[in-house]
Amino acid sequence: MRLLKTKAAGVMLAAMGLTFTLSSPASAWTYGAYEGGGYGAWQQDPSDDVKGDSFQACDIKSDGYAIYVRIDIGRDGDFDSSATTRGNYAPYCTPWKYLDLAEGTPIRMYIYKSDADGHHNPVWKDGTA
Ligand SMILES: [Ca+2]
Ligand SMILES: [Ca+2]
Repeated sequence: MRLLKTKAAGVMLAAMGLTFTLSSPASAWTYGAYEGGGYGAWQQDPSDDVKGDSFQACDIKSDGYAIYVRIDIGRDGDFDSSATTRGNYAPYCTPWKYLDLAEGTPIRMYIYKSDADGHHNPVWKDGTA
């Protein structure tokens, strides 16, 4: 009986989560680079002219660092796509880069501070397609 109750509660929570997802217009987020200066943005669902499963890199500070964003589709350690603000004066966002992913695909976004020496101080955030 106890097991049955637990299972029922779980199903109810799942149903509530589904309702929330459906009533939410678009799931989008940004994640700041190490010590600021820019961020990566993830657009899970279509919004206006931005397709779902898109990302971009934004540099918001003239601090000698560009913002470099890499996406690991499937979180398997292999990087699949990237965008960089390098060569552009802040504030600058790259065009949205579109990934055609199956719904629910896990992704991990890495955001780096980038200069002539390479890419530094990665931070990351997990998302879903
Ligand atoms: Ca910068
Ligand atoms: Ca991957």
